[in-house]
Amino acid sequence: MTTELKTGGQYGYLRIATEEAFATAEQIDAILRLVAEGRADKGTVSLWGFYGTSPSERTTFIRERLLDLGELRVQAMDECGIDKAVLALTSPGVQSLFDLDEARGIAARANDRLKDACERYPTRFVGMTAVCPQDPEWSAQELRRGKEELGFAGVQINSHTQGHYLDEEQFDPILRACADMDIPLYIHPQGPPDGMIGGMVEAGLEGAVFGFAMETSYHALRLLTTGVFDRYPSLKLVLGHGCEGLPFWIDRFNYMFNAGVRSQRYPRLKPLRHSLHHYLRTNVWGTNSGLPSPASIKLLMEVMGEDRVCYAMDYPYQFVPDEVRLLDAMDISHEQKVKFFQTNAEKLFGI
Ligand code: 1DF
Ligand code: MN
Repeated sequence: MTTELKTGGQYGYLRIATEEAFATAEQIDAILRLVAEGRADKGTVSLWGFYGTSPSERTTFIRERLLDLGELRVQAMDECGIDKAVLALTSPGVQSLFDLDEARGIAARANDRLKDACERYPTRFVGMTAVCPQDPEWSAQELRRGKEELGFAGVQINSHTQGHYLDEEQFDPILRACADMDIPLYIHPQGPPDGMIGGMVEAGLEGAVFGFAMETSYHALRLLTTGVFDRYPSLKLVLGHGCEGLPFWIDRFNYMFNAGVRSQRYPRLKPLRHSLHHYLRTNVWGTNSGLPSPASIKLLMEVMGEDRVCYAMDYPYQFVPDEVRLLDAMDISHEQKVKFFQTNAEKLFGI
């Protein structure tokens, strides 16, 4: 495949990439310090012990590209025909850090940097707020600042926070802020917490290859099954990597969840107002980050509805211009491609 990829919608649509990562030097330093001190969890040790220090060509490229919010990034977008990138502080954000002052400061300064970059490239960059879920009240305030002062279009939370999940009551201020201010909540993976990771590191499977999706789909399923969307019917949840597999499994989840509820098997699981399908088709959006698969994308469209599936590249972790060519050529209708690459993301993020 050799067609030139251009920005500007030569196929009749703009391409908006919705899960694109950046880092700040102080974020990486703080994480690497925890790793060096032996205080980071196993997922962070494996992820940032690798990306932070490996001399390989791939990790050197990724480190350089994560830190850049300027010309290098725009050049890369031009090369693969990405018109706009929705940017977020890379996983795990500040969620591995124990010092709350430090974590809040790093998140807030990352937000300031991202805002400057969005101002420099107003037609190319869209920001998502970084928060510090270890401090839910502060995070709700920062969400307000992100929306009202910085012009950001969503929030990225890198799945569990030190083994805790957003359905837990302590995180209500964050969910309420997202619902009240119409801020899409992108739950992005990180390594599974120590209580879940088991033998996955030894098997080489705890990262983006598998563990990310296992843990993030578990997180999302916790939100679906504990009534979070009955409490916050307007809450918008976004999941990458083919909606972390949920659409493929949804019939089984729904059947077994209902069977468990009917027989009162678990005290925490209560009847919901709707089926799990309903929440998947009403409150959840899926992107194809890291999953440039026409078969998977079509399954998402069929199960979730074609208005809920958005394009993503996952730069700089996965930067493969040929994937764009492959998706341009998908055997779906032109109208579906316009939704997938452009208008679904515009509506979801209000851009
Ligand atoms: C990786 C993949 C790392 C994704 C990421 O952030 C990430 C990886 C640290 O390949 O280790 O965002 N991803 O979303 O697939
Ligand atoms: Mn990612």
